[in-house]
Amino acid sequence: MTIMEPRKHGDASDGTIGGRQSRFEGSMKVTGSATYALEYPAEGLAHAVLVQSTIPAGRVVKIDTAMALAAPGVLMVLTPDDDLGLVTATDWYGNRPENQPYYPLPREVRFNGQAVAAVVAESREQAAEAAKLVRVTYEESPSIPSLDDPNAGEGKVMDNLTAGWGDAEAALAAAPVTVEGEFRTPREYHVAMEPHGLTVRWDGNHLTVWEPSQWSHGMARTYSEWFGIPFENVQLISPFIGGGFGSKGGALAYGAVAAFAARKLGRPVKLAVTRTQNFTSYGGRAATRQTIKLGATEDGILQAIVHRGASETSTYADWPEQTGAATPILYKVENFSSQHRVVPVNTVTPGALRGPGKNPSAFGIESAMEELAYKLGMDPLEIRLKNYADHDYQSGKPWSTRRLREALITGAEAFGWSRRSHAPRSMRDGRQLIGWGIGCGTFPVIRAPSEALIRILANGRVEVVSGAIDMGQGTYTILAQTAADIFGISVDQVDVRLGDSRLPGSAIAGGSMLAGSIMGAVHKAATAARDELIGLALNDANSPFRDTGANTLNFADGRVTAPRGEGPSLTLAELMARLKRVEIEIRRDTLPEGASAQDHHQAWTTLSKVQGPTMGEYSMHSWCAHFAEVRVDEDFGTVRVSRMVSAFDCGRLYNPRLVESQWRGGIIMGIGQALLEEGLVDMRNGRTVNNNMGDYLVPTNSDIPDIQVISVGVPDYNASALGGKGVGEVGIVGVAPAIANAVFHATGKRIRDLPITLDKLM
Ligand code: MCN
Ligand code: MOS
Repeated sequence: MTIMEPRKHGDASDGTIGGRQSRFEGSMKVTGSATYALEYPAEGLAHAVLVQSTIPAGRVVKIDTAMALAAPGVLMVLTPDDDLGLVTATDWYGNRPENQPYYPLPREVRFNGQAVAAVVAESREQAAEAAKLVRVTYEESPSIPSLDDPNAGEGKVMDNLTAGWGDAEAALAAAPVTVEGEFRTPREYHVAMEPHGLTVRWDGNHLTVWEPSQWSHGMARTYSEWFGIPFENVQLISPFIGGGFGSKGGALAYGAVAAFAARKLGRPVKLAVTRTQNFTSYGGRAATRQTIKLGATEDGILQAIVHRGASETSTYADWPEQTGAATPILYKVENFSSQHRVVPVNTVTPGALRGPGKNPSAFGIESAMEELAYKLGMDPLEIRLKNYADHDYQSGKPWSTRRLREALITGAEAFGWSRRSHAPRSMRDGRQLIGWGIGCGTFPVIRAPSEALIRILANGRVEVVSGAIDMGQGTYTILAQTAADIFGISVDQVDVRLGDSRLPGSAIAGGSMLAGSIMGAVHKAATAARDELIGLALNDANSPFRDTGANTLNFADGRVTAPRGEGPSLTLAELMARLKRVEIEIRRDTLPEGASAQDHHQAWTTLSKVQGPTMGEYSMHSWCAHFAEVRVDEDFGTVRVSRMVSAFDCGRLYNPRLVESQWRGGIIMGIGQALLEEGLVDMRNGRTVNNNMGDYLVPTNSDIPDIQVISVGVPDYNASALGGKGVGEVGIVGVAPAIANAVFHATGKRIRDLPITLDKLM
């Protein structure tokens, strides 16, 4: 599959690892030639529409479907009265309860907006109309709409998120200078451009699912387990995704409903989750609260950090948004204590949203550090450099690479930090108060095995094949560059096929782990395929290279040659023809030698083989330092971000153009988080009030200033085979505190509660 006519930038090095090739699928997406999950034509398609609960907690006692069933075109109504006969699937980590039934339309209502019924009809309009006619009678029970409810309580301590060393309380009590603050972040949503939904079709006992996915194999496994069919019988297809940001990693209840309906009706079914239903069909970022106490010497040396945090979760599952995720590793501190609680409320279980944990955590610690700097009369840059962590105090391990100091210094220089005047409200431009602030960010290097297949074809083209996902990060492009690099060909000679659970297994496009993982597998497979070709070329009776006496071959500029340049110079196609080969196919994975078939299946369909940042000799993370300039209107309190400079250490960059775009994307989301984003809950009924893109505000072009991004990283070969660290998430981390700190500098008002809206500044 060729995904598009490659664009030329006039630079041959664009097509090598490290080149600035544009995204291959980008133009397909913006011109409408990329097919999304809801656009697959299927013969005899029926349409499903969800009915969601209108109460926050209780039970469905009666559900009257008569009117809906009598409506034109209606084929079926599914309710909690129907036994769908499904079985609970494996969790993320590979654990599965035995024979536990699974109810995607449960009778118990645990949050407002939970799916309680579905209507299937000949057309989407008919299904949507009939869905309004489903009459649900509830027995309502008391509910906790949000963390702000006085009855929400303290929640429960997550023992695995409790950390400490030294004697933090004693050191805090003894510290000459202390600051303390409570920091809050609201419920936030992914609002990916492409809403959720799927098209499903059964062919006998085989299920095809067209669904946007960050993890083709993991989601296929879930479908196979729900329906009790072999993994091989499911094909999940997801070549193009309009953004996921963490929301498309797992199969969701509505997917089970659609697949059940399709089987029962013997027809393909399409279920489009409406934008509003997207707000409750899966969880966004949980609201958080955290208290941070810092103790320091008079000259600004940190003595103690005491951190206590909490995040909301649902009443039926624990999903911690770890407020203490960045706190222990940003600074050098000998006495540390952190604890995180989850507080059940009546919401859909929250989920991962770009930079989970690290993001609200950085808001706390990076705001608190500037508060400390101001209390001491110190420059916020200086206090950060002064407390620089020379190793990871939490794990005790050395950093693999940590160029955060370089990020701070280079970023400060590019921003012009030295021209800042320290006092709040000391910089202005007419009626606009100007403020500058810093926020550091971090995200762990997470590693996982992957698998890839390389084919060299008779026509000289090279195919890269993997079940990996490209939801916009650039997977297609960096893999084409890798193969082009190894075979010395141009990227337009490479075809990349991704996004299908029938293809070789891959790490999830999550946790910023995919690029490092799949690049390793593709590099390994492509190198092996090239070695095989070299072997044939040197030994095959038909080969013109046989008598050159060479023991290897060069691949460059689209030609294969012997090292000293004597003998033939052939294109891949010419060489394949001379060798009389139609195809060379090599499959490789990055699991340890001798891994079993079971290991392979587990590796691609669960997260059980994923390695955290300190599994090994080193502590491995990406790092960044953001410098923000804001302009606050003195009369109206409106905040504009007028300039951002951010410097990053993400190791080696496989494609700097795409990396810069990833960083900017993260920073833009961070600006939204700082100034706009907030899921508002109606405290009477637990409903998300602003459940649409008109009212849930995300930044538009006019909210976004010039963003300068700088790389200060060096290759880190502990982090990944090719030296890169994670890129996709670190950019959002630390942006909100940089802006909050800038707002303080501009106005003298410390806002500890996101988003920073004008009412909080007046
Ligand atoms: N890259 C690189 N060099 C590196 C690392 C990465 O050139 N050393 C570039 C590549 O273009 C690669 C991209 O950065 O495709 C992201 O790589 P990586 O950091 O490994 O992240 P993943 O591929 O695992 O992608 C997931 C990550 C996450 S977890 C979220 S959330 C997120 C993000 O990517 N969601 C996104 N970026 C997104 N970008 C878009 N357009 N849409 C989303 O939904
Ligand atoms: Mo990213 S939130 O890990 O998909």
